[in-house]
Amino acid sequence: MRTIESIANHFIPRKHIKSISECNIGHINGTYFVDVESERYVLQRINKNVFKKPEQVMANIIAVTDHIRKKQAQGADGCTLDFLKSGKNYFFCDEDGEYWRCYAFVEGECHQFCESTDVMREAGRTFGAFQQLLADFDASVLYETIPDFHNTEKRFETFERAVADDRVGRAVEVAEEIEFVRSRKNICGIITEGIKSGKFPLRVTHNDTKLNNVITDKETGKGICVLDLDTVMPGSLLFDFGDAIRFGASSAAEDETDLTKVYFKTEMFEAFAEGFAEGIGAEISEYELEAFPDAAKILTFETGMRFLTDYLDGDRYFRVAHARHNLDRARNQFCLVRDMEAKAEEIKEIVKKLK
Ligand code: GN1
Ligand code: MG
Repeated sequence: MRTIESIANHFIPRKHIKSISECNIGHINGTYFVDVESERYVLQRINKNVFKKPEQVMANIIAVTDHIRKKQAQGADGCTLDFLKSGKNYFFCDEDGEYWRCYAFVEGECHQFCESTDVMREAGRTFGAFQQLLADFDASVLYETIPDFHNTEKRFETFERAVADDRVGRAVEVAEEIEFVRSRKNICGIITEGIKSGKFPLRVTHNDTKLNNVITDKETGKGICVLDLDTVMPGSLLFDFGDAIRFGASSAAEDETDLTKVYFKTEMFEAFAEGFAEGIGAEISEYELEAFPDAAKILTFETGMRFLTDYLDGDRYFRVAHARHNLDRARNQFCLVRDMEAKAEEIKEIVKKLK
């Protein structure tokens, strides 16, 4: 861990580093906990394959966290991440051209799995409040660090290209999954078209609202802070809502292979939707609220399609633990989509009650 230590020193000079440990959660960046005297920091190597312009990722993050801090100085609730500088910058570029950044660890609990509706409601409230805090932030000043990140139509095109290229000869084995995606092509444009037409306003969105990106207080369960601001970009709040449901309203982990264990928990959908609507308050429009069910389904479908695309591409994007990992994840997400389709009426009724 010598090199990691010397990198950490660019952010935390003059202090004695006690220990460094690696954190393996997350599919994208390399993450390390750095313990220094009584404090802990999080040191991350930004994945350049995913984020082509790490300086822009950091510029977005600093703009958004500064804004939240200003709101808090004016009396708003909650906290946000505190990044450290290395010289003049909020990143450090090492001799291999790798980009690193560092922030103060936030004490609290990080749920890898949703155990209760209370946890889900609070996660909803925290992500909703994040939206609320940023409602007066001009989204157009942010860089689109991953262009078309949640543009499901573009994701569909990329998927079709991966099928046609069939780089590693896996297409034949996943004919059923390919058909699953193709037969749902018509849902891809719902959010994207809504943004284009102005039906869904462009906002600052988090874009990766998994439950484990919220820190909650261990004692009170109250949401403290939203993590992983890498994909903060202009977008629709439906991306944030849908992605959170995809993860938190599933009965099982994203890569559970026993699909009899994978189903959609409507009570979790309800809890998150209530919390989210409460957190964002009057900022949300009627159209956005009505589109909650579509958002949940589309974001789950899109993520499954991305996993399948990466499987067809030979696993070049998501970190995988074994050769079929991306396929397992895709099947899991599609199973959830099917269950959402089966429960569509029930889901619609829940949203009606929110109005
Ligand atoms: C990636 O690495 P992580 O867990 O923060 C991905 C998300 C996916 C998620 C699926 C930048 O997020 O979009 O929903 O995996 N992030 C990026 O687990 O592609
Ligand atoms: Mg992430």
